[in-house]
Amino acid sequence: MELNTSNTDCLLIIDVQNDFCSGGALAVPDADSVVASINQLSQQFDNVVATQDWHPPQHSSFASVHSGRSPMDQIDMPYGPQTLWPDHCIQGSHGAEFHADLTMHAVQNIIRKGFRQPIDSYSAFFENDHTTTTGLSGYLKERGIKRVYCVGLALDFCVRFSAEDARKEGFETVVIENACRGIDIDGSVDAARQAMLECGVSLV
Ligand code: VGL
Ligand code: ZN
Repeated sequence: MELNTSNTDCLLIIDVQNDFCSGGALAVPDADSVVASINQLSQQFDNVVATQDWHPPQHSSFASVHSGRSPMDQIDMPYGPQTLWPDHCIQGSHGAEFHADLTMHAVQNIIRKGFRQPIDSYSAFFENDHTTTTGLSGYLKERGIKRVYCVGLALDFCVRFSAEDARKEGFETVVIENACRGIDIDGSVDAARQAMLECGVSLV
């Protein structure tokens, strides 16, 4: 895909990590096929930032720490509903590393998220309490970024909430769908598309 980018555009590469790719603990269907598209896109941007899901062992989003619960169950956390996941992206593990074929040399900053034990973080901007910030908004604003292009994994979780928050933070926001893949629990990909459009995110 050829884009007409300017130096106020930033490509935001979300969670292209081994655990979300084939053979990973929380493998997203067909995830590996986004790598080539993203590598091609990152050559077209002056500004590239990546996120890295980065959980401590025993993170509260892991089904394994809630007795009697299974991955994909929903529970109520103090900050709202939370889907439970298999253990994934544990700090320092192979699963938390970026996909080996993802070109990282253009990436200027890596935002780690989900490192607080009691709270999950889907969005690159805010944790799931919608209050605790990762600092990304201020970083992009200080660098004069006006538009954010989101790509990566998973379309219906981290890409969705990152795109919605980018929009809420005042960035023009574009999701490049063919460089994303979703988990799709009970129609969550369609719901994500709908919610992003309602927030004013462009899907291309
Ligand atoms: C993600 C579930 C749990 C994602 C991260 O990157 O979409 N999904 N942690
Ligand atoms: Zn996670």
